[in-house]
Amino acid sequence: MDILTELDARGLVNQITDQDGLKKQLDASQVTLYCGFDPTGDSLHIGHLIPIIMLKRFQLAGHRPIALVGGGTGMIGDPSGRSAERQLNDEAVVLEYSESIKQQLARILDFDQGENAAVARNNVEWLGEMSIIEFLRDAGKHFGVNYMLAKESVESRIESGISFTEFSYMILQSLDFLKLYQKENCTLQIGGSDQWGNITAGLELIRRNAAGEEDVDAYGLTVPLITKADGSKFGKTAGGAIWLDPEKTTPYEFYQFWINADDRDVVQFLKYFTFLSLDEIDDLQKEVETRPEQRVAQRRLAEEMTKLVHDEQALDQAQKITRALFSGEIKSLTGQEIEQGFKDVPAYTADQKEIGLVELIVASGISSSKRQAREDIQNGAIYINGERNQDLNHTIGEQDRIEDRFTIIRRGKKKYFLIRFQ
Ligand code: 485
Repeated sequence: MDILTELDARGLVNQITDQDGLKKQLDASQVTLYCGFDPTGDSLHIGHLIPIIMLKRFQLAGHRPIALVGGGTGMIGDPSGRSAERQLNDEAVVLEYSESIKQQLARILDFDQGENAAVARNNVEWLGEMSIIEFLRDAGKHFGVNYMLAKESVESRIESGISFTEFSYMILQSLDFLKLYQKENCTLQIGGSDQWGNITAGLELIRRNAAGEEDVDAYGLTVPLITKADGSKFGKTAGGAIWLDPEKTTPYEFYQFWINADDRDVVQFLKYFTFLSLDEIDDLQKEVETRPEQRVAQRRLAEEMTKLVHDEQALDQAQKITRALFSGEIKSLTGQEIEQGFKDVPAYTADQKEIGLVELIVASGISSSKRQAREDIQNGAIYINGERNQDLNHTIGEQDRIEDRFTIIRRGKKKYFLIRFQ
């Protein structure tokens, strides 16, 4: 199956500027393609994953991907898909964000593997040294204001307001495409559906610069916006965005995010995000239809994604934590695993190392009063590190601390509390 047919079958194509032309080019030769990422934060999130994985799909099909970090464009701010003006970040901040985003891209894409290794570029290299006169004469002259006003990214902001800065953004992204087209023979730009306007503006600039050349053999392709069966926004949980940075979203949380995919969404997610073959995905779809309670498809999705974004070891840990929380056997966990697994449960820091159980569960808010605490203990509702404790006179001491730092208290079936000792 050729790559475009495969992408289509996975539902990964939203719009293509010229499907037949692109298909011919992909069939005939190694194509260099690019996708840009603006350093607007210190980490990418799962909303960025499909385009990154797309780059990798093209790479696996023998083409050459360029991951472009927008060190220059990140100083300006893309209005696409935004209803309000962005806050400008300082140069030092953008620089720092650029570096961490590049690292994250390198984790997923292969930047140093032979023939068609992925390439990293930063547009500050050329945008940073462009003069204002050059910009207005060489680039600006090719853009009619009416054309720019008609772009969705601008049009949708006319009412609420848009600065000249953000208005000009599409010209910068267009200059990137032109630059990569000329210097790297890059003939395809991909991005999310919100990037259609910027990508087609770039094609326009390439055409204007290729005076004489009849057909410019450059293309644009966008991937669809991910929708969920329940209508909620993809990638956001109660705890906020799902980040690729393990410090912001632990591998365990990341794994849990995918495990929790709805039965109605999981097959589509497998097609979008994993490299499993469509046949394998069909088999997993049958699992969803016949034995949904087993969550085989969700588990496979979570495994593939955690391995891709983190690594095998992080996956092992995430699974171990998941099992421990499910079975209540907390004792097998290391301190680090406890920190991951209990990041979101209520926590209490005890200042003395020895503390009576009754006192502790009142102080930490597990039970609402001393009386309630005694009742809970006597009823067998209180577990220390997974073991029921019905001793009213129990003192939490060294033997109850994991790595001398943590005690996990559970009340009832699954209300967990993390007690930290200093
Ligand atoms: O030459 C380019 C310079 C910058 C960019 C693209 C090409 C970045 C682009 N303008 C942008 O803002 N992208 C978003 C980002 O960086 O967070 C998101 C898009 C999304 C998808 C993703 O990047 O909103 O649709 O393309 C990779």
